[in-house]
Amino acid sequence: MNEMATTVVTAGDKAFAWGALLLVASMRRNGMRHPVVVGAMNWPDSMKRRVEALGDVKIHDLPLSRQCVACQKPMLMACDDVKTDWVCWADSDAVFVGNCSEWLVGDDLEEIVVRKYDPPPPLLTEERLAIWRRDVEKLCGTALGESRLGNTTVNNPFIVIHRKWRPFLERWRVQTERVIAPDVITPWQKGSAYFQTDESVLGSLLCFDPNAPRVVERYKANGSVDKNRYFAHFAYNPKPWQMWNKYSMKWHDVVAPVAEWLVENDIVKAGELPLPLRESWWPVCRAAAPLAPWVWRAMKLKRKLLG
Ligand SMILES: [Mn+2]
Repeated sequence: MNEMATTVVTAGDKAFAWGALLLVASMRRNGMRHPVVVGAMNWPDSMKRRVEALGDVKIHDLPLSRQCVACQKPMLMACDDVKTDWVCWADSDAVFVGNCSEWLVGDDLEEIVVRKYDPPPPLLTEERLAIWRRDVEKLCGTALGESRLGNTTVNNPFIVIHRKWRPFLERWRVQTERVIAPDVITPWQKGSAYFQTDESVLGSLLCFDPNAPRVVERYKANGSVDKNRYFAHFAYNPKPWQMWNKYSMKWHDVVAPVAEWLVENDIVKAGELPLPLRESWWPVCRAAAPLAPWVWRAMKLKRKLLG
């Protein structure tokens, strides 16, 4: 297999530590033995130890003073702990279903594996594309006149790129530090030209940087090639380890076996699992799922009010 050809990189703040644990556990459970690098912002030691117990995992502590965790993607993907020919970014709100090793290397060194938005996101206006182009020109000294991606951009919970593109990852890192405010801590910034922070910056480079990799035509990690082997990304809040909701309920059957595997392999004791990951709580969680968005908003509001 190609396991030693790719390093899997992920990251999360404290709220995503359980997500990262599930992600890496899903790899090991499916026989994916790739080296892993995890960016951990403000994690308790117990969670670091659990992820490390999965083997061949390097933890990078991310200082709280940094921009949002997602903005650390290019830095982590280009870090010296990535020693393989390829690097795969995988969001920590996701699991691998089946053995996905095949999707973790590209078919062509000149391409980046990342998914195009189709249809284009409504927030990507012509004015914003013009700002992207202007900023890329400032970074690179030159920029393409026409976007390579037309009027769309990319969605980046899953990326595969060859190490020969490290200078490109470095430009992505530098540009993220330049165009995203230092105090941005959440990835959604609707009012900004870079409305999805790191993801928008990557998009801007793929559109206008003359020396960027080509975006792969066919994205295969979503089950389009094999519906039994895919990257399952939990796009909406709350996340499955926090509270099940009507969007995420469909992922119960892929998440539950991973949580169970963690217990069977003594990485986690059954009583340490968050309630939504305990099978005995599933009937309650399922019944409460339609209310989850309201409960979640109320909890956020309470946190805001009480500091
Ligand atoms: Mn995500």
